[in-house]
Amino acid sequence: MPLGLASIAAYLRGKGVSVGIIDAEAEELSIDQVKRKMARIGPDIVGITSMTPTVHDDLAVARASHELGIKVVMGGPQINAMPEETMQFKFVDFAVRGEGEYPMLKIIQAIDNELPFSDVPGIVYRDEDGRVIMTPPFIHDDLDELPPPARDLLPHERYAAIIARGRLTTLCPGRGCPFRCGFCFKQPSDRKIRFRSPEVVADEMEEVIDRYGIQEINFVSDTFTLKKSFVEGLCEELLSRGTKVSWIAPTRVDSVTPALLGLMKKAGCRSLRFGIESGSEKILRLMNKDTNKEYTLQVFRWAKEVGLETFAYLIIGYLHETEKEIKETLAFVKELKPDLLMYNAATPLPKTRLFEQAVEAGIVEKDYWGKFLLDENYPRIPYLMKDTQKWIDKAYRDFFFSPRFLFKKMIEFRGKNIRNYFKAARGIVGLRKQ
Ligand code: B12
Repeated sequence: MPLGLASIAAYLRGKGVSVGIIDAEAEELSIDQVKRKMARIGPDIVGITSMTPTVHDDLAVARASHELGIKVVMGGPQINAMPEETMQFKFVDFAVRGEGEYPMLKIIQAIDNELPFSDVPGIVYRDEDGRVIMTPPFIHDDLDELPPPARDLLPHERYAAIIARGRLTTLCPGRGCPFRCGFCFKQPSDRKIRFRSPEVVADEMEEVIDRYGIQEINFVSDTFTLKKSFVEGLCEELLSRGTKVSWIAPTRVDSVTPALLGLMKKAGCRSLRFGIESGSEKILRLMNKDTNKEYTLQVFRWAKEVGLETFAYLIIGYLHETEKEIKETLAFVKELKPDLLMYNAATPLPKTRLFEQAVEAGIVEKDYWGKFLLDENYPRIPYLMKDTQKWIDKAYRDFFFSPRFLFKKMIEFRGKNIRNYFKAARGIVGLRKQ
């Protein structure tokens, strides 16, 4: 679910602004349907969240809003990566860099009271001469000051995940990330690591259980276990309150200890999602991942010993990767034996180290994303390695059709709806006509 939008909505509502959210993607709405819905609601201002790969759809919503005479504010990673380029579209009135709660309120107040936009932090706007002006990105110091996201405005029944056990929601415990992985896009908010206090997070967990009947919480942050005192505090809080809910969280192998894993399991953690990325030490170094295989194996053993499930994120087709390194990754996965995994094709997103390196290597044109932005039919960014998609398909088949995995699932699914599971698995495995 779009937690960013829901957080902004809650903040604005707390300041007396009347708000609503349309999650067009979850509701599977066409642009025409979005436009009709907006015409019915009739807002003065629309805020649109955008990621680079989804920018064409986001801009289509912006254009449709502008046609209805609604002021358009765009925010999210696309704006942090390409602020000036996105402002080329005259139907985008403002954009927000960094975190959007406070800047969005200030934009509304500036429009309502005809105040100067130059005083609003974190925004991109056009001055009277049409020049694009940017004020420094805004970051909230204390996340406890922000209200919990306005989940009541979201279409709950539309959110589901194949990895979830029961009705789920996502919950953001903190913001910021100190690591410098080459494939990751660093946003302004990454510069400052902030966690909410354990009591406030536990309160939000109880709220989602009581109000929405949530059975599993998927924590959304870059590294949930980055601040040990936060995790310990939260686990102790949940144990002392007797909160009964299953939760899963993303982490890195170098930020957990056996004691912490044991405590998390006791406090309801079902599964940890690890950024493993590769089974090749060479590729891990190129990614600037700062982990190694031996330690990863050790951490997976610790997790299994305390009864935690493990989920591995992996990347295939990194720059300078060859068949040899991919085979090392596939062999490593067999050693690690994660309960579930996800493979992604290496994608050089704008303003990442990987993108710079792909340009230097002559694989991607320097202005690729600029051209992509202007042309919705522009071809997909080139794979960095030949046959990347074929290798991903093979890697998934190796995993999902391994006797170990199938046997485990058969036991787990005794009496359950196994057909739906295989339908979803087929989607992941990408069983396509060759
Ligand atoms: C959770 C997550 C997901 C989830 C949920 C996405 C969602 N709809 O919110 C899932 C798994 C679905 C997902 C999918 C993808 N993701 Co993702 N995801 C994240 C992650 C880890 C956290 C986002 C989050 O919820 N943060 C917490 C909330 C509270 O903050 P926020 O979303 O950043 O919002 C704040 C600001 O950005 C800003 N803001 C955001 N929107 C708006 C709108 C307005 C109007 C304003 C004023 C401000 C504003 O204000 C918000 C509140 O402060 C980020 C990494 C990161 N740390 O940000 C990557 C990230 C956003 N994802 C990324 C990518 C690339 C993708 C995919 C395109 C991958 C793919 N190829 O499939 C897909 C796109 C799917 C889709 N159609 O939306 C990239 C985006 C890079 C870029 N240049 O666009 C990121 C930054 C990862 C990275 N570091 O490279 N993702």
